[in-house]
Amino acid sequence: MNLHLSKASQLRAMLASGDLEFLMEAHNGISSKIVEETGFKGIWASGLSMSAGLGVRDSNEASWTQVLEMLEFMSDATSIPILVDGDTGYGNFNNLRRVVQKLCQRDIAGICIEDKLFPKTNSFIGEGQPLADIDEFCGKIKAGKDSQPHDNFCLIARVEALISGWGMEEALKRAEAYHAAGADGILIHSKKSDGAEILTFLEEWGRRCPVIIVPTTYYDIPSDAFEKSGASVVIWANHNLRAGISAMRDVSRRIYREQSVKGAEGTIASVKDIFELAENSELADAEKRYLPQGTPETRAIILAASQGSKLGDLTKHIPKCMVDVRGQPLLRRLTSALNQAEIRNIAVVRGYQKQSVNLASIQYFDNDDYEQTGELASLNSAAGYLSGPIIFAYGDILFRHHILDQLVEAEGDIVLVIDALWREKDPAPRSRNRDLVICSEPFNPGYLGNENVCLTQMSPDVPEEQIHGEWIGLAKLSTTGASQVKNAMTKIMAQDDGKKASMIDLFEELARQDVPIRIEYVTGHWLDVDNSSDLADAQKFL
Ligand code: SPV
Ligand code: MG
Repeated sequence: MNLHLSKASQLRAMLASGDLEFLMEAHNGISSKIVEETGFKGIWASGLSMSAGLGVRDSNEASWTQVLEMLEFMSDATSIPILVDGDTGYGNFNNLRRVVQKLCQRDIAGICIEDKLFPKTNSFIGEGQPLADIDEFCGKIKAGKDSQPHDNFCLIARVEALISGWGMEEALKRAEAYHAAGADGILIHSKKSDGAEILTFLEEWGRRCPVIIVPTTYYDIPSDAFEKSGASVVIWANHNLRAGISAMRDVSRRIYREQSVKGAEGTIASVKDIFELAENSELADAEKRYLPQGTPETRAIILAASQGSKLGDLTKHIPKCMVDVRGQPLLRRLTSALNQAEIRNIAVVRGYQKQSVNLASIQYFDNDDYEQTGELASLNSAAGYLSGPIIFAYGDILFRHHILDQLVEAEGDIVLVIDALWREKDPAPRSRNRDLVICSEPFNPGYLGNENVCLTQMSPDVPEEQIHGEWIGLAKLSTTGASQVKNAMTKIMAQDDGKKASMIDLFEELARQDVPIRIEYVTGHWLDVDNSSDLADAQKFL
């Protein structure tokens, strides 16, 4: 590939190189890319192959603008020159003029036109196909050359006298006339298998101008022989199409027979290969340059390892998170709420009866040591997943949507949702294991509410008169917050009694490290399911 030369000048250089050059057939964008990646210096855009690829005959059934459209994809997909099989020029001289202009606009390097009649028939079909009048065809060549907007575009005149059975003399006469009319090269075609008439033509012609040959039927003859006799370019005219047909038949038949793709896998290109051919990585890079880089998608992690023994028989065979709440497991209620807030990437840490926690579209982590360990060990078993922004939730809570919306919008790297009306929920602070908190300021019910409130202390033993609220088991971590939590967690887990640690221990460690923990006050509208009376409340809540 020569980047500083235009495609047309690359083709022109191939014609003039003095070495035997090769053009490989392609018929669409992907076959063109494969030709280029193989190392070929140019592409033959075969009329037969492009027609077949479109499911039609090589009889001008595809219109020239349909061919043009395919050529545009082929040219855009590659940087090597394309010589187009222009059949008979799609009409008379006037049609060809327009075709040449349109090809140049699409950076096509050259066109080959054949001296037959429109609509053409493939040269391998029948005997004695009629040929164009020599003068009319010479006029077409002149018109084509006169309409090209730059000098390097190549027009090749294809002589059909041999393949149509008109004889060597007619072939040479036509070649001479077309050369004189301004053709940049002659394509001489034959369907004989011995190549003899091609070698004779080349010797008689004597390098008066570049000659292109198409050894589809005389494939046995080594390329050297043509090189010695003066051929400039060889076209391998239809072999990618034919290879594609064989490969597609093989794989279709196999999959049909086996009613499975298992056997075919490994015998065919990978999907990754397709992405590489399509240069998907370029698009990914461009997206980074040109698309606004929004915040990464928020994910969620739910701790649901505990049995919930206070629920008695209900949690004999399933953990608390799978207890039915009006026709759906509690966990499904929770994940639906997250989904409604556009949080779709959800992980759950399982423990007790983990096989029963099997809701779809969730990623699972397991704390198999759940009986001997605390909440932090459960969180730690999903440490690899813990990157922000992320919502943290206990698996036994339910809350109204606005609470999650408020949390998602809250500022801060670590934000906890605190219920200021903790006493309304249950006036006895020690009635259960509650995460009671002292904050930097109490809840302000006024219009402006609170701003920048931080956690001062969390404990079940906070003196009653100092309690500002109760953590509802819902939190948000930013990217920074998630890594702060991970660091603190790693530190605690390395300690002797680390595996027994609770979330409270985590917040204490963060406080020791002077990591600010922001809080968002809410007023009720949530519950956690601890015992059967909570469960009854949950049924009402919905
Ligand atoms: C083509 O590839 O469409 C050609 C070459 O024109 S041939 O089919 O051999 O005529
Ligand atoms: Mg053709």
